[in-house]
Amino acid sequence: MRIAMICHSSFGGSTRIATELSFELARRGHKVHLFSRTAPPGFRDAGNGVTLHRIIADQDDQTHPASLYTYWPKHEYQKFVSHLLQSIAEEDFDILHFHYAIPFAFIVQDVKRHLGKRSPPVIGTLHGTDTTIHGRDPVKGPSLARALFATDGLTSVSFHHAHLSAGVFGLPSCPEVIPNFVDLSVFHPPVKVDEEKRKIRITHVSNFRPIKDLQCVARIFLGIHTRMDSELWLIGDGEEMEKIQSFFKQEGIEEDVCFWGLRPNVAPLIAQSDLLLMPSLYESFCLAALEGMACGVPVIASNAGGLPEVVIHGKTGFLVAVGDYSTAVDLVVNLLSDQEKYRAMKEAAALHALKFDQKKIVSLYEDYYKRVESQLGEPQ
Ligand code: GMT
Repeated sequence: MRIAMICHSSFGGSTRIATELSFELARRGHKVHLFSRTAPPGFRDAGNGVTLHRIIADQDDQTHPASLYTYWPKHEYQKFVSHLLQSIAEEDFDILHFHYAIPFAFIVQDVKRHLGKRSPPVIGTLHGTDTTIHGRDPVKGPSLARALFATDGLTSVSFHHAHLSAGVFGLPSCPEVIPNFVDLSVFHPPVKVDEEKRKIRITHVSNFRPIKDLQCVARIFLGIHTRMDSELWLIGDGEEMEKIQSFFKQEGIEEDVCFWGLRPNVAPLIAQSDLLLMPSLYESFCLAALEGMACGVPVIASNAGGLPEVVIHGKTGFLVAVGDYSTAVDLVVNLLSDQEKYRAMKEAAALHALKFDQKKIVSLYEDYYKRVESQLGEPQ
């Protein structure tokens, strides 16, 4: 198939899924073009088989690499539409697939308006705050719903988020659920076990947006730190970074906190961790939790959104109510004090992650593309 993939270029789960999906589809022999504002992090230019189209040069980009760029100036928006139209004319795509609805649902709606029946089928994947924030916006929400109605297929990454999106946008049916996936050749338990005596290592990875509840991460770690010899690894960056840095300074424990910054490849760091903390206010899925489990790292997460579809409470990690850091601390301390239980949880986490193997899940996307294409027939 000839596929046009459209995604953001900031650090985040939807970008990761879109780029990894593109690479795997290209490996399977599809012709894939990836459209993004600038080059997505981790885009390996040479040899991935995917043609990258960026709308502005990377060096001209003034935005923070972790912030999701949703307010596009008109000239960039128009440039994206024109670029897509030109590429569609040249490449004759079978499918246009956008990841994250803002601004891409509007962009492809314009493309469809322009091309009418000559437009390739359009599929959108709803990833998170495109539904929970933008979809609920009294001004933007209704026009976003209209743009989504104009697509030929919608998917989402968990049952919870698909149902929520159907309700928020008043969709006639639930989006198809295709869960996020993990490349098990990259995310796996360490081959060599680290025998060196070291502090207990607690890790959090995200783009440090308010929704990740960094205050809760900090309070959980503080509670663990007072009871166990431990350190915190923070991987990522974003708007909450300064607040969290000053919190640790005030508490006088900054020496036990390591800031790794934004990393295109987080697997080696996650694999060296003992536990992953993801106490977000909401997650449609939480790709980081899945990647942690694939590395055999139990996950302490909030019982929010699609997280219960990823982390099995008591088996591959623990789920606590949003903001309930004291329960999280007790669960962690009990777990780490019981080596047998901890080892069983590590094994169960790695085993459970196999359900989300990239190889299996990408086939679901291929099947879905074929289904949408055949329902519509060939474009005229
Ligand atoms: O929706 C967002 O805030 C951004 C988006 C992203 O690009 O990081 O995150 C969402 O998509 C990921 C990939 O599907 C999911 O793993 C995240 O749970 C989801 N974030 C939220 O729902 C807050």
